[in-house]
Amino acid sequence: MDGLAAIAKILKVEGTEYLFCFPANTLIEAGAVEGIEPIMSRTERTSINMADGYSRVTSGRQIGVCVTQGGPGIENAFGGVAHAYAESTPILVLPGGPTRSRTAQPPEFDPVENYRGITKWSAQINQAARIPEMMRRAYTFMRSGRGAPVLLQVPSDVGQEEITDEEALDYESVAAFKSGGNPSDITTAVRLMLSAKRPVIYAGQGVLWAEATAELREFAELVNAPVMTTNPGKGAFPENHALSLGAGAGTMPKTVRHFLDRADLIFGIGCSFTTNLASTGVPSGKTLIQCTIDERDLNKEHRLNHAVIGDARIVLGQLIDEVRKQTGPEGRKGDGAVAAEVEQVKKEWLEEWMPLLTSDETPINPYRVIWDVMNAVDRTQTIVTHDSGHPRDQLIPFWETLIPRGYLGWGNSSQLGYGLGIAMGAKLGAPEKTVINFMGDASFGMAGLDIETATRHKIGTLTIVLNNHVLSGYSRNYPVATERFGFTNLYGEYATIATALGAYGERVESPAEIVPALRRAQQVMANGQPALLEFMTKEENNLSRHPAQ
Ligand SMILES: Cc1ncc(C[n+]2csc(CCOP(=O)(O)OP(=O)(O)O)c2C)c(N)n1
Ligand SMILES: [Mg+2]
Repeated sequence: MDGLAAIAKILKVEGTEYLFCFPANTLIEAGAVEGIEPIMSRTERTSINMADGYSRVTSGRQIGVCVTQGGPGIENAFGGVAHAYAESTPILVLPGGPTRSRTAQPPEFDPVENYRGITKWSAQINQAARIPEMMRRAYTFMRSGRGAPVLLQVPSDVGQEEITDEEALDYESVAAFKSGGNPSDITTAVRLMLSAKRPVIYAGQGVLWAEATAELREFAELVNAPVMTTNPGKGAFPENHALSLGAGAGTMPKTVRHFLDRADLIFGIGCSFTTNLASTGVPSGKTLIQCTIDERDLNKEHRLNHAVIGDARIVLGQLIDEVRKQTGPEGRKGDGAVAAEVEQVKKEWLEEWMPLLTSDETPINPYRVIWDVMNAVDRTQTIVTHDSGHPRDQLIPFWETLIPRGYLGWGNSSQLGYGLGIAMGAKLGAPEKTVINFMGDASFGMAGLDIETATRHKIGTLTIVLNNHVLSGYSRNYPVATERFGFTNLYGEYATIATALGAYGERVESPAEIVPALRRAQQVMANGQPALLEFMTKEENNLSRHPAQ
């Protein structure tokens, strides 16, 4: 067989259901021969974003695979791969390329060189006979350690080169290899945790990738510590749990700030302790413990008091055993005072926000849309994601997430339009779930035409556009440009566009119509048609920020 057929057969062995792609690359044809469905998007960035959402929602059990052509295809994919790298999502990117003899001949774009900074491994398959070996290494890198994209360029002559059946079929699906923490590091971590008076557990997306929600819950209950997550980690701990503080990034519930500021010890698990749009920074002067899979996160923004390196699930199991060893089978369960304090702060904070969450005003308040949708869907069967801008800022504090991967949070990179693609990939990875992305009108401009991809492939996602005809909050920094030239204003009729792209589209102007419109959308989505609800909203610059004092 030829090289392309060999790659397709290996992808099949690895359980690949879809190739997220844009032609021209005849690996797509070789995949189709193996029964792998090509999902063709309208732009490469969305292909990559779809692969990213697919890997995320399956926690890497299924790896999203992207195929692009060389030159313009892989040039255009750069933003998507940079985003997956920033968010630590494992995806496999397979660009085509010229023959080996023309590799990196100017002005030909050399992906191997140019993608090095945003992949775990970027290489050219330089002989068809090396396909099984290089694919095995690619899957090893994607399944173990911190997630990241891998790029393997396939020159056109390598794709056509013969490889014996015996060589090509000598391939078995690669296992994920994981390790736990050093036992003495575990003992010290637990000793510090148990000597703290007001510890807070700070959980990142490492808990989601390790599928360690049950262990996190057991650990938190045993040590009676409240749990906050980062935005990418949101859902790693059920947010209706009595010890849940919610998720913290640029915005947060007041519970996060209240407990972080009063903490004497912060216990990070599966997190990088980064301060950005994905996560709330850690206040100084606290005892800091970090458990992470990646040593590059240690002692980064803050000097640590202690660390454990290992997979979050294995490490949490070790921590649970060690807590029992140091305290007895019941751990340090406490008298309910911590949960009562969480409840009190949460109640006061929600009361403050209720007028906006239930507002009857028109244009519609975006908080009302979030609140009504959240209370109308079955959140144990729903996956929601946001886009950049106020949709993310407004969703983080108020969308109470009940299940792991019931929320796809991001912000290490922050490209407008990413939410649409990852929602479509998530729906393919979890077809039984309702998948919703909340996006602003500027976001729509970056990715909106890919609604047609959802129509064509019967990917029944719900896109909620919060259309306020503006880049929210931006006029503050561009007062003259806005006043003189209308710089931060936008125009668009997005439900009309969605209808023209074959989706169900509806423009909603009245708050009373939010839930009825959602029900109509759910009906068409049940038949595989995507839906877009365009809510005409006000620019709402009240955000639950709670900055550090
Ligand atoms: C590719 C890219 N360019 C620029 C930005 C900076 N940015 C973040 S939010 C935003 C405005 C978002 O406006 P909109 O989508 O209308 O949402 P709103 O905040 O108005 O609800 C911009 C320009 C970005 N995140 N990504
Ligand atoms: Mg807007």
